[in-house]
Amino acid sequence: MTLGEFIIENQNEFKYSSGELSRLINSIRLAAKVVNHEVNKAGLVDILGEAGETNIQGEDQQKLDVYANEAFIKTLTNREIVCGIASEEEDDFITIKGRNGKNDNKYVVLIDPLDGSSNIDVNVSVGTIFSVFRRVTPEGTPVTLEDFLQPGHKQVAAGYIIYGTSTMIVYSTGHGVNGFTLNPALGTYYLSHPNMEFPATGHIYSVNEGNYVHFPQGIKDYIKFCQKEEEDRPYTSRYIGSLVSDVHRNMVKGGIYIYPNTAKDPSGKLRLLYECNPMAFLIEQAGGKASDGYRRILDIEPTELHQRTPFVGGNKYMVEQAEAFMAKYPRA
Ligand code: P6P
Repeated sequence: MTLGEFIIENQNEFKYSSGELSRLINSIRLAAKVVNHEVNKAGLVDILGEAGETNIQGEDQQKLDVYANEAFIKTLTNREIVCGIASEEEDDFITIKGRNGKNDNKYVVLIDPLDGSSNIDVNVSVGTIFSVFRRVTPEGTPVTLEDFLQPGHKQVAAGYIIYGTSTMIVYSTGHGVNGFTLNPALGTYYLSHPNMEFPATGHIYSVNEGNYVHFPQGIKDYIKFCQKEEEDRPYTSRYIGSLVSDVHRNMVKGGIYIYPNTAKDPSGKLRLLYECNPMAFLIEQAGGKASDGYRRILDIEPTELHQRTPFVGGNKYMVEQAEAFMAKYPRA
């Protein structure tokens, strides 16, 4: 089954819409193909020219994350369903008026257009993360920050694109998680991972242990627990510095991803609105759990567009084990 056929077949699950979801996912599908094409060429930078320089055709070469940002904003703008976009690449949110010059579209999208982009230079997979809400301000009135600062449990859809050994779109509208793999020869996405769920057990922990000395004591204790020769442990450590790839692998094989607060990032490094909320939505839809070590990510009331949060996400029992270690100590 193709992504297009899947959307039509499941359109009625998206309780708000008469086709808006199709147009929204279709715009993401198109932008993903455009970005994928550029990401796959990145290795030819010497020929194509470094970002900020001109390539051999004399064209201005854009940084890929700027390029990805523009590609998603452009396709989302042209689909007449989104009234506002917030992006990691934009200081403030962008208002999008319909063709009639009004703000009468229903949805806002928050996006990390190219997460992990520093990995491109070393040919490691990167991703795009997106989160969709219905606006809370009246249709036809200007979009406000309130439309974006909604708790993650109000998301109507969320997903990621992973530009890896193959390009996949993985998304949910609240009825489970489905993964679609691009056939580059045809430019078509096919349902390759129906109803993705965490396996019953997980044996992978993903954390940048280089920051160990700065971790909260509870996380230090949990990491030692993962490494202890006992029961089904030691677990395997797998961390490639790309949130989408690390979470995707753990969702398929079972595991936990942790980015705690550190001395360098006292509130954690990951952004709540366009990294942690969408990933937490997907993780929960796949039967897992996502918290900041204490609180469910999807219950956090946002106060700023680019606010950060500590993040612990993966198999439910693994996250609860980590939270049990965190609970032994007062919250920093
Ligand atoms: P560190 C990429 O910059 C990112 O936002 C996530 O994709 C990734 O998991 C994390 O940061 C890596 O951060 O500090 O371990 O390099």
